[in-house]
Amino acid sequence: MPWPTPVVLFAVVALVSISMASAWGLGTLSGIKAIGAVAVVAAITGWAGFWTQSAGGSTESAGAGAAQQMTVGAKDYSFTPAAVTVKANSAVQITLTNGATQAHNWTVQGLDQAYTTGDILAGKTGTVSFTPSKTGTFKIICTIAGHESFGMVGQLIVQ
Ligand SMILES: [Cu+2]
Repeated sequence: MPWPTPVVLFAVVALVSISMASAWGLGTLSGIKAIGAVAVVAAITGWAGFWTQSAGGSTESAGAGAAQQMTVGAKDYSFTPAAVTVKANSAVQITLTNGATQAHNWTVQGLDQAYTTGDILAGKTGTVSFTPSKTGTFKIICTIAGHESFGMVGQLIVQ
């Protein structure tokens, strides 16, 4: 496994920190503090995450990564985007932003259960989280009476 660039950078910055601290007469202790600061910055900028991912190798499993987060807009009477594509066996979080004048919901049919945001009032947002366990194309509707026939339909494409 090649050394990840962040680790090399970290080592270089750490050595430079000690050298500079010594040159300024601050001593090794200050250099070590500087390394601590660099470590914090590295963690914040995601280097730590990069390192963890690299070290993890092929152990990708459900729940290990961030959820597949998507936002869908609701209007009278449509979803935007109508089609949402996600990966199977990986957590999905859909946020419905209701920009319409009445309540709507985003409900996917055909999975192991009907996952739904529940009715979201006009101007509000709501989320639904689930992990699709099978691939395929599943119908999305707003289940409020009449809305499906008015065009509130879409597709969840699970790959
Ligand atoms: Cu609706």
